[in-house]
Parts: sequence; C-alpha cells; structure tokens
Amino acid sequence: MSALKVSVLVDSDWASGSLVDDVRRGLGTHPLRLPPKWLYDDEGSRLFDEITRLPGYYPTEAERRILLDHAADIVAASDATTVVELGSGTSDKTRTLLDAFASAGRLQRFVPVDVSEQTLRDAAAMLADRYPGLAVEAVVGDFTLHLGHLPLNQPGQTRLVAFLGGTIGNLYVEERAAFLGALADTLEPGDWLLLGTDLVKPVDRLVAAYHDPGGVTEAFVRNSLAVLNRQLGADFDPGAYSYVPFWDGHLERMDLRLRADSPQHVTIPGADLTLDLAAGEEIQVEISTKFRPTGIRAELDAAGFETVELFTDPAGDFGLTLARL
Ligand code: AVJ
Repeated sequence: MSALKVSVLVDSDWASGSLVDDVRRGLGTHPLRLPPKWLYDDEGSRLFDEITRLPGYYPTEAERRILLDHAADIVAASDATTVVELGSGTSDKTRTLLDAFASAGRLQRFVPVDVSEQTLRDAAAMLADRYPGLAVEAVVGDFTLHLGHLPLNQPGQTRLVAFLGGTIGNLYVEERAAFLGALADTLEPGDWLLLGTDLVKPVDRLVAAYHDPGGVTEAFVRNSLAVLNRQLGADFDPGAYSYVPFWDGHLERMDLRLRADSPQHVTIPGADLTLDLAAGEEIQVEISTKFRPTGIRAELDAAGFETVELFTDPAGDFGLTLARL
C-alpha cells in the first residue's frame, strides 16, 4: 500500500493569493509583464500538455531521451531516497526517473510540488498507485515561495530535487540566483539537484518551438488574459492582441509577448487596477531562457552547488545537470 498526502499551500481561489500582487507589480508599471506561473490554470495546464506533444516542441522529447538513457546513472551517482519535483505538472517524464530509483530499491518518498491543484492531485494519485510502498507527499504550492515547506530529511538520508523541463528558464537571471540561493538554503549538504535546461541552438528551431502552425502555443500565451478575466474579473479582449514570439539573441532567450492591435482600456477589479495600452504596446507573458554549459555551471556554483555531471541528448538540444550541495 502506498500513502498519499496532499498539502495545500496556495488557495484554489487565486484571487486571494499572490496573483493580485503579481498583477499589480507586473501591470502597474512599464514594461508590462505577467509572471508565467499564472499561465497554468486548468486550461493552461491542458494547453501546455498539448504543447509538449507538438512536433516542433523538442524539449520534452529531448529531456525524456536523456532520462531514458541516463536515469540509472543519475540514481547510481546520487544516494537519495526522496525525490522532490518542483513544478511537477503531470510528472510524466519523472516516471522514468522514479522507475530507476525503484529498480535500485531506493524509492521511499516522492514530493511533487505544483500550483495547479487538480493536475497535481491526479498525478499524485496515479503515482501512489504505480509504486507500491511509496510515500507520496504532494504540495500544492509555488516553488518560488514555499520551499520552506518541503519535507525534511530523515536522519542519514538525502533528497534529490528535480526541476525539469527547462522551467528555470522562465525566471530572469536575478530571479534564478534568488531561487537557487533559496533552494541551497532549504536543502542540506549532501542533497542533490537535477536541473533541466534548454540549450542555445539555431534560431529557426527555437522560433519554431514557440510558434506552431496550429496556434497551440499562441492559445497558451493568450490564456494568460483569460486567467485575469476569470480570476480577477478583468475585461481583457484576448482577440484584440497579436501573439509576438521572438528570439532575443543578446539575452539568449525566447520572449513571448501579446501586442495590442489597437488602444485598449482594461479594468482589473480584483487587483484594483485600470490599464491603458497604446496601439502596439506589448505585455511580456513569458521568457524562456536558453543556456550554455558554462553558464549553467556558473549559476549553480554561485548558489553553492557543485556540478557533478551534465547529461545531454544525442543531438545536444537539452541539458540535465546533476549537482550536489
Ligand atoms: C514549461 C517553461 C519549460 O519555456 O519552453 C512552452 C513553457 N511556453 N511553450 C518553455 C512554454 C511556451 C516551457 N516551460
């Protein structure tokens, strides 16, 4: 029998949570931006899941390839018995990692952390079912705010924190430093980090990954406005904006924006905010930073993590770094 426990640290009523603060901060000053974590309501999570199956969206398959090829190496190199997954979503690829821990007889506890409550509950129940004897301790929470709530190590044991998919690339460089620093403060010496990062590659493939012909990515980005309409009673007209994805070669990141085609007057009652956008004005909805091996190592190093190994897929599209505190 497996044990399943779910702790809820964010309100399912997002309007009372940090969404309001984020909206005031992001849309109350210029340049306009929205933190990407608010893309993942139930509809957004569903659209992202669809993105991961698009032919041009290579990161998911590349990371899956790395896990299939190297999960056993990762398990052998670490001594962890608890796997924590930040931004776990459906935990789909994670099963490959958990399978490797289970075959080594080292899987005791799995702690998936995600803001999307229903997606997390479904994934947690499925995993508790799949691994007999596994303690699943799911946390409905925000990994930028709730690291302090992760379950502690049992004496003599270590945790491996998996942060997959390249989600760290959604953070600005100073946010990444703050996040990695907070993670290092939360973990204990000897704990492990498995960090997924998308790698710099030719611009045509990058743009294709974020601009699919069927418009799924566009719908995903546009859903951010629908989230504000649903959660904060805003009156955005999603059809009045164009989707503008571009590669910022200087900062080495994809930059996904919505551009107002005509002047827009928007009220956001739940955040006590009104917004006037000029024609052509843009809201940055998401960045997706791409990395180079030296940069990954340097950022980990600055936070106190020692890089043990960087695994890549055969094409060199994606990187999975195993590091130790
Ligand atoms: C889930 C953050 C890794 O940046 O590639 C995919 C999100 N946005 N298509 C990414 C995303 C548009 C994705 N991450």
